[in-house]
Amino acid sequence: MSTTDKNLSPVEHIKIASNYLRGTIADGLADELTASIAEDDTQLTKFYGFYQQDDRDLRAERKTSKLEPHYQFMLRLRLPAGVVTGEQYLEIDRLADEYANGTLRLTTRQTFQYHHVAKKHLRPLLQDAYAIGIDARGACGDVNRNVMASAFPEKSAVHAALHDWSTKLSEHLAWKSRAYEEIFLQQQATGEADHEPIYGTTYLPRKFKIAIAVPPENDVDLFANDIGLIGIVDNDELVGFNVAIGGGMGTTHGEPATYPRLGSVIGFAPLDKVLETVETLVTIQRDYGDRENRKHARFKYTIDDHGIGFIHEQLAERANLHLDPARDYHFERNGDPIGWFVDDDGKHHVTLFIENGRIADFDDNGRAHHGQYMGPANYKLRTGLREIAKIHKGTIRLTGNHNVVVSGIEPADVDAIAEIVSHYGIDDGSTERNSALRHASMSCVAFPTCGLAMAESERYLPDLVGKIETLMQEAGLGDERIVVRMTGCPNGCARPFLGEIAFVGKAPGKYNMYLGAAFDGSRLNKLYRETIGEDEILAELAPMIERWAAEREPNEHFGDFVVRVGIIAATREGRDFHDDVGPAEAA
Ligand code: SRM
Ligand code: SF4
Repeated sequence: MSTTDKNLSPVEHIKIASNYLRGTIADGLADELTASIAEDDTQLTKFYGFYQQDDRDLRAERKTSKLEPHYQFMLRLRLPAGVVTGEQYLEIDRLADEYANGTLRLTTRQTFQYHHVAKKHLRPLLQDAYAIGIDARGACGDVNRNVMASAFPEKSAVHAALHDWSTKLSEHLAWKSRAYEEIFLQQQATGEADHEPIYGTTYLPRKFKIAIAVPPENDVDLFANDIGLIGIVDNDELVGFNVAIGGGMGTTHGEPATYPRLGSVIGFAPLDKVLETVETLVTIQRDYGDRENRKHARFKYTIDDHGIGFIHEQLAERANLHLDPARDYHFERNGDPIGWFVDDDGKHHVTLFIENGRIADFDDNGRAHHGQYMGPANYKLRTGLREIAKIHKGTIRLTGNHNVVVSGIEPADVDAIAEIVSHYGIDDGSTERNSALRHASMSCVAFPTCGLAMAESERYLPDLVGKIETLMQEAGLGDERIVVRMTGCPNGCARPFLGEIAFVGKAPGKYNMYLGAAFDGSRLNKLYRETIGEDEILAELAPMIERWAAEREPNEHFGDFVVRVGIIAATREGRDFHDDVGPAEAA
């Protein structure tokens, strides 16, 4: 590939010319005349974990005042399986005050994001994180992203193995250029030539995602990943993984050539073949992924264009890999069980519900960060979590659904931690505060920071869930779980196409409504109504929820019900996502 290849997408040219991701980032950081960095560099900084944004709440006002947009940065850490110690947590929390907006945002891929970071704070933030053993290398960008792993396997030894695997894969696939150390850690250049053994100078055509889970828990939404590794356990020991390939959520409104897709299970890899299998799959995508059209560049399209047979041929040709037939597995649910549990080692764990992942202290009026974020009045969530981290000797694990597991609590500390949880009113499932419906709801970030948002999400879903809770009560339903997802645009950051009910932003106050995904994350949903506002959403949902209450079969989930009774057609695979949309005629 060369810079003279005119068909390459602009981002490919930027990568080629960047000298292993350096670009002019160092100059941009030094430029005090603007709060922004050069446009080309904004593509490169993603590889270092940060995005240039501007505060969208202030955009119009700044424009009227003829000021440059309120530039700021979002910075995302790399944290395989979302695991930190109490000490690391306290430092991560401190950095939010020191360099960001005093809030932490947990992500759907088990890590922390800082918002409203000023340019001058990027370097110190990354240096302070590095001092506690955490970096942001490849948290974003055209490389492998944060490797997810289930937070909930029942067996502690299996749990430890999943964490090890996520770290091993994350390290193996991390980009290697010394640019990170030189620009952000200000270490001297070594004089040695840079080398990217897996990625080469143009890295991957697009982002790449890996998740690991052990059935029956699918809390990572495994099938939404480019590679999903399904842990197979024999006699309480992890023996290998079924390999699922080609998952992804991102679509573009009005462009049917883009579609979400769930991973296809292509076989079983024993433990000694896993690293090689994953690396080879990454290189297939590196070499065959579309580098001209970024909307067609994810692994899911490479697979659908070439076929699964081609992937097997490539595995054999490149690394003499022949996967065994996939082993039996059975997922039961996605999402997180909120509450306390004890593992087979007698260690205690508690999963705390963090609505949409925003960790903040909310004041008497429920305001955080000057009212940009709202929550329950006088809810000191951030302080409470800090108090837990101060005494907790185990780990703190972020889940793929924006929640926090205080994990491996010594029996002697259980009462003290339970006392803090209760004192601060944090939801451990034992309070009456939140319904099962709310526990199963999840929204992406959207306004005010996300530059791609078309509608509110994090700041609106809690209200909408409250109204759906009322519909549930009116239908005489108890505390039932329906997976509800919302995103501010169709990129799919809260994995909306796996929602039994989902809302995807179209314009301010307007959403596309999707129905019918499976409760275990194994079936996509389908578009039901386009561009509707809250009144229409509730008017559509009320009779459906009533009907579910009256007609469902024992233990039938909402997503399965709406498909069975014909309210919506089932999506069988990504390529039929756009077929038979809308209310089905039989309904
Ligand atoms: Fe995402 C872009 C936030 C998980 C698909 N995502 C963005 C950006 C960076 C917007 C941008 O490009 O300017 C968002 C920053 C918002 C902000 O202000 O913080 C953003 N994505 C997030 C997070 C923080 C949402 C959250 O509520 O937690 C998640 C961070 C995960 C992490 O720690 O790495 C997040 N994004 C996802 C997921 C879910 C997942 O990975 O399990 C998806 C769908 C799965 C997939 O990749 O297919 C996802 N994000 C996208 C896409 C569409 C990709 C595509 O294939 O089309 C974009 C836009 C893009 O890449 O062009 C995007
Ligand atoms: Fe932004 Fe869209 Fe992702 Fe939401 S789904 S965070 S609006 S890119």
